[in-house]
Amino acid sequence: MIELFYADTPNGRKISIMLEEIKFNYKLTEIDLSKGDQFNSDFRKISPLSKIPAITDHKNKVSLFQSGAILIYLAELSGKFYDADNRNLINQWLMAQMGDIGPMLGQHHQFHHYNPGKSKFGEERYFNIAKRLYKDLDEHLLKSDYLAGKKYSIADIATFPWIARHNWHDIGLKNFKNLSRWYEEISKREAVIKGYDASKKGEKIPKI
Ligand SMILES: N[C@@H](CCC(=O)N[C@@H](CS)C(=O)NCC(=O)O)C(=O)O
Repeated sequence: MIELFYADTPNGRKISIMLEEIKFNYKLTEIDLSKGDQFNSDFRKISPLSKIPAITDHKNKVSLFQSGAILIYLAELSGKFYDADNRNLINQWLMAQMGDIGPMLGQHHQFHHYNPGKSKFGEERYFNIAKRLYKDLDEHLLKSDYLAGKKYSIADIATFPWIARHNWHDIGLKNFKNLSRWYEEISKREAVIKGYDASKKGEKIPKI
């Protein structure tokens, strides 16, 4: 049984969606970030940077933090969404999510959504970076069904919950035809709908 240390954020949802996709039994342990649960000493033994998501695989006695590492672990354990003959491409797009797409959209959330008016420089910088990411992803998805080629993979699972914050981004997802096609298709997957609302608060995937 996998225990998922979770909050309703894009990084948390990557793992709840993956667990639903691979149909593993899991227990959700919610970490209330607003109350500072992430700094509890027991949690920090598993996640030394005090961040969700993290997992404990109680059967195999393995604990992991960092969503990319967790996705690779679950993909290898289940044999799903991480084809051996396509790992260079999947790793590349997974790292693009971990190193660029997530952190940059995360900064855009901070300046544009949570703290507008506090820093003109920060707002402009991350708005522009977010727009460029939408454009680049859209161009890529014109040539590719999914991020890493013809098949849905952990790279898509990692990226989807970030694009699901498109209302916060104010960039107009509908104007990006290929990114919208990718988003709508993934939005319809039963496991994605379930994993998006892992904490069962009735949260729906935002429509375009
Ligand atoms: N690179 C990390 C990022 C994780 C992350 O930033 N988690 C945030 C929530 S989305 C968090 O736990 N923040 C709490 C804090 O920093 O105090 C991953 O992909 O797992």
